Amino acid sequence: MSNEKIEQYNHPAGGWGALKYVALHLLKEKVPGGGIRTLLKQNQPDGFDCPGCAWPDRDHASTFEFCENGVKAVAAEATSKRVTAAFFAQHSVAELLQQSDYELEEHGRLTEPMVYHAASDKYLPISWPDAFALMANHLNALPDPNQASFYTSGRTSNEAAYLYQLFVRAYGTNNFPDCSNMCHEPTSVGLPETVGVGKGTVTLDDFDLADTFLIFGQNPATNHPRMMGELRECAKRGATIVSINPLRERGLERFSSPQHPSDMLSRAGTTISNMFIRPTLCGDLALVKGVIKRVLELDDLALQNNAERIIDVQFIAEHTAYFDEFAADIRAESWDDIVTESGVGRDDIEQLTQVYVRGKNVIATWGMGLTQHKHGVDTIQMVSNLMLLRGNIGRPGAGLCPVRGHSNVQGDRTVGIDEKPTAAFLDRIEKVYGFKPPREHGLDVVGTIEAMLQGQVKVFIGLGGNFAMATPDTPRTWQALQSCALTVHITTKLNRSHLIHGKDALILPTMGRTEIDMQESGAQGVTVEDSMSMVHVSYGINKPVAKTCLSEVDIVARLAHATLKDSRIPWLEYVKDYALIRDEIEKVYDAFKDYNARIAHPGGFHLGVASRERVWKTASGRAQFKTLAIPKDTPVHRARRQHGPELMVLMTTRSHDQYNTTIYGLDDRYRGVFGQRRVVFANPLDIAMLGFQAGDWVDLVGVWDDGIERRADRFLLVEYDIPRGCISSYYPETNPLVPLNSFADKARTPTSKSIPVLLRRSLQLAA
Ligand SMILES: Nc1nc2c(c(=O)[nH]1)N[C@H]1C(S)=C(S)[C@@H](COP(=O)(O)OP(=O)(O)OC[C@H]3O[C@@H](n4cnc5c(=O)[nH]c(N)nc54)[C@H](O)[C@@H]3O)O[C@H]1N2
Ligand SMILES: Nc1nc2c(c(=O)[nH]1)N[C@H]1C(S)=C(S)[C@@H](COP(=O)(O)OP(=O)(O)OC[C@H]3O[C@@H](n4cnc5c(=O)[nH]c(N)nc54)[C@H](O)[C@@H]3O)O[C@H]1N2
Ligand SMILES: [Mo]
Repeated sequence: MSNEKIEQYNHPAGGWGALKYVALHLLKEKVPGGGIRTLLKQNQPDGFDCPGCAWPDRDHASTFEFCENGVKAVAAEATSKRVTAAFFAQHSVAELLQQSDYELEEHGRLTEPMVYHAASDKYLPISWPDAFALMANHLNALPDPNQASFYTSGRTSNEAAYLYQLFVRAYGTNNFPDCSNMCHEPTSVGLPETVGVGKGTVTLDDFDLADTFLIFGQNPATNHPRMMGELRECAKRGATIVSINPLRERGLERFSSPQHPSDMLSRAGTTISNMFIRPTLCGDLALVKGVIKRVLELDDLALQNNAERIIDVQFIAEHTAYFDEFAADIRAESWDDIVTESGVGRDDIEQLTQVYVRGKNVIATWGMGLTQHKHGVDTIQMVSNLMLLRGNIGRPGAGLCPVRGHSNVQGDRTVGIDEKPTAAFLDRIEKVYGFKPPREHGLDVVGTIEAMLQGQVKVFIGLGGNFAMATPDTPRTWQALQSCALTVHITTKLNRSHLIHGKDALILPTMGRTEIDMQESGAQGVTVEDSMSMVHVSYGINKPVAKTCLSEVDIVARLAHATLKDSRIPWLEYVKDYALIRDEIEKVYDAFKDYNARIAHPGGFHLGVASRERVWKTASGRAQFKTLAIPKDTPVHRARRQHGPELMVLMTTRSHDQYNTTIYGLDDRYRGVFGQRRVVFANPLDIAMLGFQAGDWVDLVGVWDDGIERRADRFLLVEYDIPRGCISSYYPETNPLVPLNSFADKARTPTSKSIPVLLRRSLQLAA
């Protein structure tokens, strides 16, 4: 969209820049005349749920809320460009592999089912019945259903996801790798132990009441732009907003709301954050432990002086367990370790503590900056500890707010996409459907890749997503996928996963959420659950891209019908009317009682989160303080001991112009990057220390102890305000550097935000 340059961006996030980019994207995608109409229906009661992020909407009935990246997501789906059989006839897979992810995305929407033809190295058209028969034959030929693995990406609706898990369990496996394995899994694993439920405890109403926000490891102006509207309101009414992030993300400094003329005219926008606490990568656990230590010290002082207590003594006594043991560990923690491991000085820890204890109602939000680390689970549990200290969980205006990524990633999990299902859930499936679901836990993302490499998984089916690019250790993952007998991708747009295929391979085009899904009983709505556990219905409004595109529900139902010859489940009936699927969901999950009636209400309904009501579904029946040590011997520590200050820790983030592996454009304007993506941000002092200059080309070389060489070559070195020893680059270009066996303890989330690497001068000539 613009020429290559690095140039500081001095404007607030949002604002005129956002409007300009929206216009450019609508033009680029040649969104037909109804494009604007499409946008006006986004997140409206009778419209569709934005396929962008999982941030909730006010009642889903608000006036059109402007969101630049929501527009990009919709424009990418509503594009008038098409990838047809004629396109595939022109390009071999080898040819397409030469194109960048950006170019692949640019070709437009997939229109018909295609099958890989080895002799010509091309994809050829295949009829839907033949495609289902091919899949059924492969699945039924496997000696063990556990040799197939069924991926889900988080755009899939509750209806499609529910049918999918039912089919896969009836087929005989719990192999459900899911994008959330790479995303908020540490949240889903960490919170049940401390507060009983792996979901957030707040709703948007709490945002109105909170006076203090701690925003950990998140870049909302890019990834959850509608959250910026809320934060702007909060800042305007005087709430304190703290950003805890190695980077000063522009959107958390200043935001200009295109909805508010005053912001737009002033050009300076609204100040969002008053305080930037900048830990080193994966320093948050130590930082939060430091804050907790100060809170306890202040509380001791208050006790001595007969002043008002700082901790919520009554809440702790009535609602929590293990406080004494926890407090003893905190008191024994060394300040030196806290400061060294967090990278945050005592002054900043003091300031953050003061903000926390002054806050009457505190909300802590977090994103991938906390989850994608070896100690992601522990870090989130430490945040939970901090919040429990002052009773900041389960009362109005306060609570935990993990901010999910994909628009229905939370819903997919709720309706059964889970490789570790509970016995109670499986009992219910057995009771309702009369078949015995497999009890053995299944494979997650990392487990699936490992099993493929060992020859134990032979069939891969992906309901959405881009498995080859989103996953770690790219060369090994590709080898894994290429060792499969069959790979299938049910997708809307061309991506690299289609090109890194098994012996047999299918591309199955599906409809997006913006399209009208017409079935026998009429136009169908699908339901999704946002990050705050609100479930609502979504109706498409655009004409489907082609008659040969099927809905996800239709594809899953027909696949089940073709594969499970003796099944008593009436798969094809469900396609006629998705309300029937919701009735099925209701039979298995009590929380979905009166599902169809409740989604008729504008804005839908809240699923209910026990911890929000101070009902603690933990082993002790109370909220649990968790005693956790500051990690001091991680692979990063070991690599640093071995390589000294030259060792850099790499985080991989999203640019402003991408949706995960989908590259919309080549600018990351808030960070001053234009027309390119192969850049690496480093501290100017580190650049000098390493003997480089800004503008040099460097290769990134992984440091790991398994003897495998991992590298990502040719990145432009850019000076950036980032803590010493930390560097930052974009995902997915840097995924080859993430070792497959480097993941969060207990959650197995790849450590995409703490990869030990060395920088080497690039020997390749600039293109
Ligand atoms: N437009 C757009 N929207 C999206 C997406 C997209 O790609 N594009 N992706 C969607 C998905 S699936 C997700 S999960 C979300 C992701 O939303 P985010 O979580 O905002 O995603 P990232 O870009 O990975 O940014 C992580 C932030 O964490 C910070 N960070 C990195 N390491 C650390 C650390 O150790 N400590 C702290 N405190 N901070 C750290 C980084 O500086 C960065 O600001 O967005 C969703 N929404
Ligand atoms: N290094 C590094 N790796 C990461 C991350 C990171 O921060 N750093 N983030 C991780 C995170 S948080 C996540 S969530 C994963 C994302 O992993 P995925 O969810 O697998 O990846 P996406 O890029 O979101 O998938 C994009 C593809 O989905 C298809 N698609 C789009 N809309 C639809 C739809 O409505 N239906 C169907 N069936 N298909 C559709 C399109 O064909 C598109 O090409 O990546 C993870 N990987
Ligand atoms: Mo995500």
